[in-house]
Amino acid sequence: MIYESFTQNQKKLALLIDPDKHNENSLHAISESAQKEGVDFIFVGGSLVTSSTSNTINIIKQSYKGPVILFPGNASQVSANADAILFLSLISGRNAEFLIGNHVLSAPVIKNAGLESIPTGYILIDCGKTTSVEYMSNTRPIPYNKPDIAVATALAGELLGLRAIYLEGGSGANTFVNPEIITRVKKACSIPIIVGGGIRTPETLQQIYESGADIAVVGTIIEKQPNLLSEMMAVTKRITL
Ligand code: 1GP
Repeated sequence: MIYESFTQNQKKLALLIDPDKHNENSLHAISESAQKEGVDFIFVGGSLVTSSTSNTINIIKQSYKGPVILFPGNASQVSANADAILFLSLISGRNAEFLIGNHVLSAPVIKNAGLESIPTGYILIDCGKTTSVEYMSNTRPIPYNKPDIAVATALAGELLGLRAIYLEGGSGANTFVNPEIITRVKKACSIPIIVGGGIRTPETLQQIYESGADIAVVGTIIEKQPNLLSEMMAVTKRITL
């Protein structure tokens, strides 16, 4: 089970691949480099995806041999080609479509495909600009400087039985999730904490881990500067030692 690797006492790096941001060549290149650098997971998805998630995963799997996990913006991105799915409940929002609607649509597909489901509380934190996820999900993020609200939300997720918390700044965010929020949520909860959005430098990645993230997610910066992946992995391995 992939989830078991979330709970090991070891920091992990996930590379986010948005199918719409790649062509076949760039997908091959990024997957090869993920394999070479030993990236722990590839997440596939986006707030709005028009390309085929299944084709994207097929290409990734030609080079990358680690777990490919769906990180879907909605039910249309579910693909049997993945190894697992972050079955996301957008618990910072109050939009029923992202709390249960998309789940109803995708549950039979997930079940029939035998996909491992990792029920995850997805918490959007305001990181300085309106992000695609905020707009597409029609939900408001938790204010950057309100850790009490983030903690209460994460705890509600854990008590509801969710098995991971994802603190999201939004792809291409101006800044990353408030480290105080990461620390407080990590202390309050006993499930793994995933953090993504706006992580652009190895120093930031280190700070995210030191604040308490178990898994960090990088997307945009690796599309722009693929060479940074090896430094990001070096931070991940060093901090775990
Ligand atoms: C995954 O949204 C992030 O949670 C990815 O964000 O593209 O800013 O790295 P970046």
